[in-house]
Amino acid sequence: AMLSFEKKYRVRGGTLVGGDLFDFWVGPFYVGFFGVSAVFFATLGTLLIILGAALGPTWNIWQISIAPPDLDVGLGVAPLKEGGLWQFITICAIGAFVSWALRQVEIARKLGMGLHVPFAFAFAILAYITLVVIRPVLMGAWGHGFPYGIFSHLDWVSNVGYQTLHFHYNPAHMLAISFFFTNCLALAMHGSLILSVTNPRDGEAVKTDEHENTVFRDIVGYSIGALGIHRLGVFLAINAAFWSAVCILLTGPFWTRGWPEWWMWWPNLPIW
Ligand code: BCL
Ligand code: UQ2
Repeated sequence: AMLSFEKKYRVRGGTLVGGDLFDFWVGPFYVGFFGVSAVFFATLGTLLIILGAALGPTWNIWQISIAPPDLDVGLGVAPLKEGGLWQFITICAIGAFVSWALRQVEIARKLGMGLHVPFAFAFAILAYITLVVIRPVLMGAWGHGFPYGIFSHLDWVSNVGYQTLHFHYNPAHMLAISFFFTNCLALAMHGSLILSVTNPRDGEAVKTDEHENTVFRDIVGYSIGALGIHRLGVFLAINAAFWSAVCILLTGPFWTRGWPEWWMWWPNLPIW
């Protein structure tokens, strides 16, 4: 059944493309032009992955892998079985992710909301596009993209990591990891706080924002506030994705030696 506020906010308009043509719902889902394009790209991409698996040597879910073209193909178009499928699937993936973001924009416009959701999601898309388009283009070959497979992409990460000897010394990787971990801390604090105030002892009322502020003032001497914790959350999450994109973009196009060596700028400072 539809909630009363859902009825109230199922309003016409706000579309970026297609006018009224796709401005309708299927069950709980808003469709829109970008709902259609997202389903189209996701379905086609999935079918191509299945085709790639069928052409490959195994149906073992862990071992299925669709590899990008060989490095000597450069930035050219490869035959389907030799990386062309990977290229096609990459186009479908980007088409689906961007459609999804634009569908978020249409829904936000429809509801008169801010664009924070698509803005934040855009950083995840940016990280993906950095891995499979921007970095391969800067390095001159699609073969620098990662293979689509469970273990094969892990092998790629490991190999690319060891090519620079010790990826933990990549300063942007350090920043990205610190943002991921801090994000985890913030969400653990926030999630546990909200659960603790909404689950009082039997017969007691749900606690208030005063309790939320007070508990953290008592514990750490500071409360960031109900709005503040959500600002901190998006800030940490967006930065985690952003610095991930930066750390891999630096590796290859802008730094080809070992990452430990990059830190030689420090002992080489003329102040010692
Ligand atoms: Mg490292 C990258 C952490 C050790 C080599 N490493 C990363 C980053 C992250 C990280 C900062 C990956 C996240 C990311 O890109 O998000 N590494 C990390 C940690 C350690 C670590 C915590 C650790 O030791 C504790 N790394 C090492 C070791 C090296 C190493 C030392 C290997 C030996 N690391 C590398 C290399 C890379 C990383 C090489 C990278 O390339 C990667 C990176 O920075 O990539 C950018 C960004 C998010 C995305 C890309 C996801 C995008 C999602 C899209 C838009 C939507 C998907 C939708 C989905 C398909 C639909 C699902 C439908 C369902 C129904 C829901
Ligand atoms: C808070 C607050 C919330 C919260 C949380 C805090 C009432 C519902 C979790 C506490 C957050 C602090 C002290 C900041 C922590 C900083 C980092 C970098 C992790 O005060 O306000 O609202 O959920």
